[in-house]
Amino acid sequence: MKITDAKVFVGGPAKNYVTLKIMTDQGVYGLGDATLNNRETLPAAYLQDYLIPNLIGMDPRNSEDIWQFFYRGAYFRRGPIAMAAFGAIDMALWDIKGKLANMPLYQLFGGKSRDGALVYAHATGADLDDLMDSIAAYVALGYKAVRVQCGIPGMPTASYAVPDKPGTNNNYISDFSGIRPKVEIWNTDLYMRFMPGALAEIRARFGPDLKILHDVHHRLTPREAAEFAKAVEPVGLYWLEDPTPAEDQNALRMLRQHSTVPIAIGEVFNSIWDCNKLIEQELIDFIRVAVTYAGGITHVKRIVDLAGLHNVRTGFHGAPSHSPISMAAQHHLNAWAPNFGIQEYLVLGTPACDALFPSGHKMENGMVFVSEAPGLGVDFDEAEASKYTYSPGSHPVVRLEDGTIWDY
Ligand code: KDG
Ligand code: MG
Repeated sequence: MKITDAKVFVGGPAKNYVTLKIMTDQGVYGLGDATLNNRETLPAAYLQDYLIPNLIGMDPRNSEDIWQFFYRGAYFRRGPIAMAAFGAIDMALWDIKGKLANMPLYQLFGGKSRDGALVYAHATGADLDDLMDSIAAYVALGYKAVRVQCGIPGMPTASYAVPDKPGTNNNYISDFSGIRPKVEIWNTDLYMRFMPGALAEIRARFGPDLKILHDVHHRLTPREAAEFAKAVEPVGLYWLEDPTPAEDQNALRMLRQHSTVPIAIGEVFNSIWDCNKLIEQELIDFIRVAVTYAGGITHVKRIVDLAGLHNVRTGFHGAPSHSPISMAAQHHLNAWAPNFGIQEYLVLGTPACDALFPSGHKMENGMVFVSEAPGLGVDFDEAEASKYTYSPGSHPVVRLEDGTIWDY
């Protein structure tokens, strides 16, 4: 069996999805997602200029060897661009494998460990009242877990707190007016003063059963993160995400010594080498990698297995930048993983998105039920894709009030 061709598409409804389609001499094709938010053209170019010419003629069933060939063969290893490109190939090869076996992918991993996978939504508000309404709207839809982000009084609204209601297919993380980023101002003191009380009010209003998650977006120092974690301990958070910049792994040690709040980190990691120490030293509770920019199913499965040895559960990244293709890959991993925790799940299901990526995966009452279709269980409509083009976008950058660059 041979790979005969592969194509890359960049674009989508209010997103620049990077979609890979790998064709074979047996008529079976596979789909992959290489969307690297706001840098989408880079994995696309890596695929087009180097990886696809090498893929043609290879046996698509040898997904492990192909992964090793590209990863080790690159010599300059890792990095989000390369790992997103390898990830898309890997997803597409697993899709082909599942279709050849006539089985949904989770069966090839070892079958189902659960009936449905718990997900969390993003509730956001410009202020606490607005946030309460957003949470209430998700609870009314049956969500059992919500990430809560709130505008901070006295601080210009942070990008992650742009008002979001179910069904809006929120695009808060990209500004499509060009590649020059908008600037946001951050003030740690205001955040530290306001947010613990806001979280306590949310707990009081929604009761003990709602799983409440909060994302600090890498903005605290280790000492501040420890202070914050202690302050929010009575709230009983499901997790505190990215309390400190992700590169400084020792930062989490101080937090651990001062608090038992569960810690989730890893959405910016792209290999097992970015998180093996955190996992082995049991400094985290949830690992947040995504199949998209952590090398696909083959590599993320290794991370999941390592995490399982250390009681670290999964909480894969699922921001709206991921296309339904990588989300499908994660739905299959979530159905199988013995150490599954939760899945971030944004409202992808707009009619335009469903038309571009027809899928059999279902979300009901805050749980995802995996498709029984062979392979990934998601398709890609090329006629629909021809309606979209790439539009350059950017994440904001964050500065302190004196102009110092801070973490987004
Ligand atoms: O591209 C950046 C986004 O993926 C990120 O801002 C979203 O922090 C995020 C999250 O937890 O989904
Ligand atoms: Mg996050």
